Amino acid sequence: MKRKNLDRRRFLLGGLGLGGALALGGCGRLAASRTGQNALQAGDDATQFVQRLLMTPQTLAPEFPASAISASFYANGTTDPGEADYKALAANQFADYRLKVGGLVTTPFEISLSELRALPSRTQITRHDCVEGWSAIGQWTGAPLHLLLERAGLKPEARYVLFRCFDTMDSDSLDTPRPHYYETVDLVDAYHPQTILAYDMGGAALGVPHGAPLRLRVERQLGYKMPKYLKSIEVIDSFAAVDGGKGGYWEDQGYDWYAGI
Ligand SMILES: Nc1nc2c(c(=O)[nH]1)N[C@H]1C(S)=C(S)[C@@H](COP(=O)(O)O)O[C@H]1N2
Ligand SMILES: [Mo]
Repeated sequence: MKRKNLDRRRFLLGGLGLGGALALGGCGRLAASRTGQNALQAGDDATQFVQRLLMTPQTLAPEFPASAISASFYANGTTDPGEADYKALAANQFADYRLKVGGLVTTPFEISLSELRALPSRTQITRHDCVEGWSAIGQWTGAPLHLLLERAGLKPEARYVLFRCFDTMDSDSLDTPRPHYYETVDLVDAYHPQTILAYDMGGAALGVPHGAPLRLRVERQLGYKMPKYLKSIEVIDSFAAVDGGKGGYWEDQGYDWYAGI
């Protein structure tokens, strides 16, 4: 995260403070009354709460001119999945790739890359901020996620979208299997106009290091909220029963679920 964002975050939290949150009434009381939360979780909730107050659901993340695109864009985390199912798809330039869309929807479906490319697209030049302290500006093109959700039709119980990836990560112990990378976002972020399933970066097909054939862009959040190597998207009502129960691979290791910047 950049210094500026840290300052902004501190400003937001400092400006409101716990007293402020309580003074806001119902929602503040609800947030403060939850028991058993650790300080990290409380801070996470407060940031989400303040950001949701200050930004309308559709506020856009800053976009930049082409001249601002970074000369190099670091690839982080998994950069070349070794899993057999992924390698088989990659060997065939992802011609057989199908994104699965299901869960709490009326019409589950699968969609190929050429079908995704035939949908209306959005191109955006945005800054990617990794929690580890680096940033890069890149251009992303993809299908708005809301188009797929509208096609699938959400059931009334729908609350989150779960993204499952092909790549596996380190596990804490030798006894537990290596978990797959996964992430979740709420429906506000899922329907945000800059939330896209990106298949192009810098005007060319997304390379393997950056998540080929498809990765999520959620521009108002940190890098780890943007899963690469997407295998499926699943509409769910709760992520408590998914893997470590915290809503994402990095969240299960202690990172904030709402990684707003
Ligand atoms: N499937 C998957 N998605 C992932 C990761 C990963 O290891 N696996 N790393 C995350 C992190 S921490 C960051 S900063 C970005 C990095 O994206 P990039 O490689 O395009 O820079 O991807 C995110 N999405
Ligand atoms: Mo990251």
